Amino acid sequence: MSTISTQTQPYSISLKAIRGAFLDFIEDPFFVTDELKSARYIPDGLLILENGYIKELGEYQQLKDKYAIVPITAYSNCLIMPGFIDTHIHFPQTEMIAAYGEQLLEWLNKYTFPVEGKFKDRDYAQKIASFFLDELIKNGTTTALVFAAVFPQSVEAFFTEASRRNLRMISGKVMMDRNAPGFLRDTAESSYEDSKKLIQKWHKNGRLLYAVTPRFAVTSTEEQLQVAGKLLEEFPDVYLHTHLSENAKEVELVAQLFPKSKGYLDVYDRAGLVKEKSIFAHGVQLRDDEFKRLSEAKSAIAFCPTSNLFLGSGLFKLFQAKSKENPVKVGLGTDVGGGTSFSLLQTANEAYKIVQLQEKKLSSFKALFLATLGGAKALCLEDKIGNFDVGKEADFIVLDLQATPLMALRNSQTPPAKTKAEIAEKAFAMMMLGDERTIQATYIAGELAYTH
Ligand code: XAN
Repeated sequence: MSTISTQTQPYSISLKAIRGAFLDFIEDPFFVTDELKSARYIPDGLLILENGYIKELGEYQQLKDKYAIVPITAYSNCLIMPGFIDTHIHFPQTEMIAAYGEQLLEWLNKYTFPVEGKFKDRDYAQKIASFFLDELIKNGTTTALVFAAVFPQSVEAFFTEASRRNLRMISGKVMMDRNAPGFLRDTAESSYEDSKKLIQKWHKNGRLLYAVTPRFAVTSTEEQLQVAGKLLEEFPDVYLHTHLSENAKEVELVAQLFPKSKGYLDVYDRAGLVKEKSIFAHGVQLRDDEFKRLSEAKSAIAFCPTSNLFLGSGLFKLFQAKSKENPVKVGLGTDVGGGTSFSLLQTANEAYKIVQLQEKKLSSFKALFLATLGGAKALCLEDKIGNFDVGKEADFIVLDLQATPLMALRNSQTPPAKTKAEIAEKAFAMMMLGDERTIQATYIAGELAYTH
């Protein structure tokens, strides 16, 4: 019997094309002698999408005949970049953003814990998860590493909403068995059982991934941290997501709570939590030996500038993390609600100022690398997202370089960028002046998900 091979979709229907100016990164600009070489800039490019993946990116003039029958969406006066990646954010803290007057430990007790208590209610959690994810998309963020609350139903709500939007998201149930109000505490055992069930249901479910999420050393007993380590052993490809060395008083408290440890990072290390897929938020107070250990373990730090300034935590030593001798992977985190904006452009703006206060310079290419490919590397997802390499998932954004009157005025001082040096200049103005108004469109897995 002969078989007839059926033609799938015709060429013109399964492919889509986007025309415009494209900017992405192919190398880490912190580690090349000429940082312009780390970027790929195509002033008039054509991006070909197939079934949610990137099929090809090149000069419009070179590709236009090859894809002559493919429908094109064209963007002018815009910059098309990979979707932003937020490496640390809390969805249950959305409504308490900009809570006045406290530093970390008092802020947690006064504002954060009461709000997180509301996430026991699944419907409420789902309503906020929905708002939160729409806010991310409006801000051009297509992937995030997200703290849920202690309640498993808060994770259910989050993943349900993320799945509905086909987003690549990482999240997990907070583990917290001490130094928190009773209504927010779990136990070592219940946190193990609940996390395990969630991993089995959600990890690698579509584009979703799971992170074992002990809140921080202050709110977990040694026993609970050991249990987190056990989960990482049983499920070696899940993530570890926690906070580390953010605030001076927090570091002192951790030393008191764990007198046998050599330092804050060592508390996590003794529990087997310092690994390649471990992402530690903040790291503002890290010692030299701790940077070295993070480098050795290939762990990542989420640098959260708006939060570090808002909560008065201090200045993260970005260039120590990005040292040639002991490089540590770094991504940018908005850390809403300790952070004050969902926008990674605003976050890059504050990162620039933190670096200035240390008498260094954060160029637009370095900052935008951290927000895209750098974030993907921090999350060990650089084979899937972070730039326009062929075969990657087509999550990308269209940035309007003239989104506000001030941006238009600033941008009109120079002609459209033809070179990498020229686009670096315009991108710097964009990162300092831009916010969610700059996001003209967001595409998720090749589909238009938002337009301004
Ligand atoms: N440490 C924290 N830091 C922060 O910025 N936000 C939090 O919710 C938190 N919990 C512990």
